[in-house]
Amino acid sequence: MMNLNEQQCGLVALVGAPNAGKSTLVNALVGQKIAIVSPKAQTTRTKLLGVAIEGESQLLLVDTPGIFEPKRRLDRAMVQAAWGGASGADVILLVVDGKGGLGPKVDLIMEALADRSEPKMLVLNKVDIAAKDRLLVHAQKLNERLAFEETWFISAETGDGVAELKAALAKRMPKSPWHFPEDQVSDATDRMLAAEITREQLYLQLHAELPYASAVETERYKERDDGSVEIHQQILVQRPTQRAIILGKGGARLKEIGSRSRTELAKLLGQPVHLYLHVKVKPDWEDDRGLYRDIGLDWVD
Ligand SMILES: Nc1nc2c(ncn2[C@@H]2O[C@H](COP(=O)(O)OP(=O)(O)OP(=O)(O)O)[C@@H](O)[C@H]2O)c(=O)[nH]1
Ligand SMILES: [Mg+2]
Repeated sequence: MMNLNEQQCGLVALVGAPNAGKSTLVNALVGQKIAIVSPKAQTTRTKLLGVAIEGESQLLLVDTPGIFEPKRRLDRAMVQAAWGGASGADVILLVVDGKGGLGPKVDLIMEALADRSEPKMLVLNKVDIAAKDRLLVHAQKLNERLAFEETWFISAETGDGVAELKAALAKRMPKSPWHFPEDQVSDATDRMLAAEITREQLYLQLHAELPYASAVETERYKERDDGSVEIHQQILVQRPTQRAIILGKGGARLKEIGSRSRTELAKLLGQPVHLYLHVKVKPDWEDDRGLYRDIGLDWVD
């Protein structure tokens, strides 16, 4: 039994522009997939807690939606959730895509970070595909504008530098008993995870604005006596044309979405999954308070 007096535990918030690799990094730090990832911007819609352990230290990693200039109500709720997730953190990690330019998105976040009192660290991600000189220029420019306590160069995808970063974070955590049992990896319920995994397929398989026009709700989640689980989900879209695209010819697209989501879920849950998907047109889902609550977002006026 470990000595409770030795335990450390604290909050590490990851913020950054959409697509910087925050969710990929949270998964890498936790050591398994808890957050969905896609090449499309604005994949993460709400804050999600990943739990990682390093020696005596438990890291509570807050994955947040990418921060950008919000336009729709949903955007505003997402950006609000992102900054809310950073509030009171023991350290804020600014994750920057080392391959992309710095640009207005990073500027916006740097300005907001300057006013915050939490300790900050800079993480330049995607070193596997970014040019070294470019990474160094980014790091220098950002450090001139804000006093980051540490600067890291990593690849969340290949794992390069991730173990070292994890150890450094673990050391910084305050003395405190652990908040979660040793085997808990996230604060999401299996129901929420199931909805996210299907939403990930929408991001991976659909083009243009479709992923942004859709949401997924788990309506029924039932453990069967045979050890499998039965999951019923609704994919909400705004227009009948969008529904037609998601269904595809003879329902082929929806079948593919369902089949990949089911395979992924069975792997993550460690049990057979029966997945039933239903596509529903709901023009105003973005104005449905209940849905915001379900996906863990606060309603913004
Ligand atoms: N080559 C490379 N790709 C990466 C790395 N980290 C993330 N990616 C890719 O970058 C894309 C975005 O990754 P996400 O983890 O979804 O990014 P995010 O910051 O969570 O994005 P939002 O949730 O939209 O804010 C995905 O296609 C990832 O596979 C990396 O270190 N190297
Ligand atoms: Mg994300």
